[in-house]
Amino acid sequence: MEKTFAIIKPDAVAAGYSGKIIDRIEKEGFKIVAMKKIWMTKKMAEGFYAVHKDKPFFNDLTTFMSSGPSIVMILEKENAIADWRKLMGATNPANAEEGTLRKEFGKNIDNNAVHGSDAPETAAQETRYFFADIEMV
Ligand code: DGI
Repeated sequence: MEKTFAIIKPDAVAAGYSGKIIDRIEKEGFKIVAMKKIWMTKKMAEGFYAVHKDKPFFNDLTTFMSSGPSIVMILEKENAIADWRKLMGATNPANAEEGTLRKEFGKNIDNNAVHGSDAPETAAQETRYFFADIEMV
């Protein structure tokens, strides 16, 4: 079984979509191994997205990610990393396929509802950034 790290971002939490997204996660066969609601500081968001620190959208992205509560999760399933990215849809909701979470719940590229790790190394690293071992059940 593979694990991935996922976030329901502040836009989706504020809009009241958390329940619908969690329902979809379970219906698609993911087991929620860990889950908590957090309010990231700007510094935490900057550390999380450090790979994008030289991009023009870095300040907007980290301001958005620290603008309100989000829900961080560890999801488990066969092929969890690829399957979760498929369920999320394209980064820009305008390009996301019908039936994906970003198509349904994302507003635009800055407010795109969900995050998912893109590889086993980033999944492990992002998980450790937010969760201690005792929180993984
Ligand atoms: O893994 P993703 O979230 O699909 O995409 P990513 O890791 O390339 O980028 C992380 C986030 O940064 C993404 O969810 C939204 C934002 N972002 C990425 N590319 C752009 C962007 N925001 C703006 N405004 N413009 C971009 O080109």
